[in-house]
Amino acid sequence: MSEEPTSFSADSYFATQPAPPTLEHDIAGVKEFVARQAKEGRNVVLVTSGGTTVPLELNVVRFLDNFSAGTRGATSAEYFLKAGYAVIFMHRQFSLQPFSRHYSHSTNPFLDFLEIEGSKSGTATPPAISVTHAMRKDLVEVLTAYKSVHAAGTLHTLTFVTVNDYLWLLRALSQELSVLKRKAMYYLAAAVSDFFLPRQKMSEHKIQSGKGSLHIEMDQVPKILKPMVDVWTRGDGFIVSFKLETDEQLLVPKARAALERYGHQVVVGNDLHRRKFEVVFVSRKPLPPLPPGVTVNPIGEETTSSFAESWLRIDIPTSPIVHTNQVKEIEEDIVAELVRRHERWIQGR
Ligand code: PAZ
Repeated sequence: MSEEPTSFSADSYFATQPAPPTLEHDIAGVKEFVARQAKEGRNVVLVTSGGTTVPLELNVVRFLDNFSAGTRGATSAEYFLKAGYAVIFMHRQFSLQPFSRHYSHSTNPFLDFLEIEGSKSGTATPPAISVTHAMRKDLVEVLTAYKSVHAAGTLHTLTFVTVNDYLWLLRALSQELSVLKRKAMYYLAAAVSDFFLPRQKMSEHKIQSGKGSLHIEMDQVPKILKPMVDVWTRGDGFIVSFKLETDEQLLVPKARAALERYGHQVVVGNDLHRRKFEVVFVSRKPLPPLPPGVTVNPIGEETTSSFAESWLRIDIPTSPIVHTNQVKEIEEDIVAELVRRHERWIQGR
């Protein structure tokens, strides 16, 4: 299977890798959603969430995956909706979603808090079902928010599975959202593979085990943030990327390097094990005002390498998390901070 790695730019990637079959349909839905939100004057945020897969075969039996459950994205989407944003929620199929995430089968199986009311024997009508008293308050809260978002039509959901689906969708959606100019925010919380197997190098059928060990050489996924900033969103979007590391020492340097390289607005850094109670916002410092009479910034290049970091921390839960709506979620504060910064971006500050 091993062939020379190819170096893909964003352009050569899209010229050689096939678009997902549902792309046109997805774009049509987003176009309609964006036009309606624009008419109603809302800010729109694109939230990406969950992990991408990398298929190893064309008739896919095996694939590379990652740990992301989509908690960050699904939780943040709820807080954006609460803040008055319309949300395009682009997520890995079957990962967590806003509202239903509170009742995921593993953390809070909903069958456990339903009760069957006494049935009258001899009648054909099925018995009524009720919610356990202790769960009622939380459920009413979630259900009320869910129903009002549906009534307002402010949540639009799309799914991806592979890294290829993700890249095609992200490009198309960024282009659609660019009509909103500064009122669009991009919140890139999905865990996207850095490596992939181009279609041209994939085996058609299930890889056979006859040859013993398996050697696969993957190509690097093209860095798409630069064209996203400069071309797809035409420099207007407020773009927030996430950086995950397991070595905490790398977080800030890598976040700074990403800002330097791609020129977007914010990197939110998080450590794998501390991500639920600690993140760091990294951004460029605003340029200092020019002294009277000076037309060229005297600091020049220096200013592009000066960054501001601010850490956001919430208390670490002391007991195992019992899921209720009363538990503080760090996404509430992440979203509040980004909404503030986006407002300043809209005002051109
Ligand atoms: O989905 P989740 O809540 O389990 O994890 C969220 C996260 C760590 C994937 C996200 O916060 C993040 O850092 N995304 C970017 C990952 C990266 O490509 O660096």
